[in-house]
Amino acid sequence: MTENAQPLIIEDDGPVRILRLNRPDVLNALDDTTLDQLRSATRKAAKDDSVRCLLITATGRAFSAGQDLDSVKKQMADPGAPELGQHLRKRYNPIILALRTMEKPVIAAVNGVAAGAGCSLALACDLRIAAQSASFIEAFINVGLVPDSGSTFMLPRLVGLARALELAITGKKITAADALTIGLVNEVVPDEQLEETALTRAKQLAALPTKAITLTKRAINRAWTADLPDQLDYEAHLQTIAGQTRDHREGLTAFLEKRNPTFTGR
Ligand code: LHQ
Repeated sequence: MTENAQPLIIEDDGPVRILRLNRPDVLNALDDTTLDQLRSATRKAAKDDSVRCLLITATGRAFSAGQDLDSVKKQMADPGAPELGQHLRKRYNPIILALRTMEKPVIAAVNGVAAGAGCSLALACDLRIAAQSASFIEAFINVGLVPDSGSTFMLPRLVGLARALELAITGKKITAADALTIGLVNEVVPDEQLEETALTRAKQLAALPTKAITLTKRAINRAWTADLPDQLDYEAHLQTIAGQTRDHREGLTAFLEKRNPTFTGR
């Protein structure tokens, strides 16, 4: 198999693991093979302590056009094919959960259009850096479906109820600049600078106290469904754990010694 034929390219740059969707001819539409590889790669990245930041991007002019609609059409003709819900539970949901609970930061470098489940994939990452020419489409409605793969969860939390509903029920395309204005992305950069900027950000995050990032992600994920007394107690619990890490000791010592800290992620 040539490198071009691999639907997912996996590379390491120091502590940064890069997952690159690679079906540019179909705008990185997600077929079963790509989804299986993505699920396996996210699991491996989660377990590998040498990986301290995960970066998801894609080749060509798109980030991902979402579910491969050719395979959906083929399955429609097969009476024994799994229902869409089964397909989601088996293939998409484990990826989204793995990203949201990943004990290291996850960045999406959105190099082009992110549509349908491709948009959901970007939303499940912790940070989104978009190329100027990127765009976002909650395309589900255009094919008579509901937003899935976490879009109904992430979208209102990122952009608020009214905008989330607007994007989800109209399926309208928004530009990277508009996505920045409404808080859907963290940063927009010229197309030719996307790769370098995303890698720089990823390396910066990888050099931070990874354990504290993990605990922060846990706290913020949980805050959405907690009440204040509960959350205060949870913060106290997590701070006890953070306070016992080597990186906390290093951060404290470095501050008092007036030098830059060297964090190891432990
Ligand atoms: C594609 C696709 C594609 C296959 C472009 N599949 N080939 C659903 C069902 C089941 C369970 C799981 O969850 C889901 C969730 C979903 O993701 S539903 C939503 C699926 N995605 C869409 O509806 C988006 C479909 N694509 C588009 O609307 C357009 O392609 C966008 C707006 C993304 C880009 O438009 P253009 O820049 O004009 O490109 P294009 O339409 O000409 O596409 C280029 C090629 O890519 C073309 O192939 P061709 O052989 O003609 O060059 C497309 O057929 C192919 N392609 N999306 N999802």
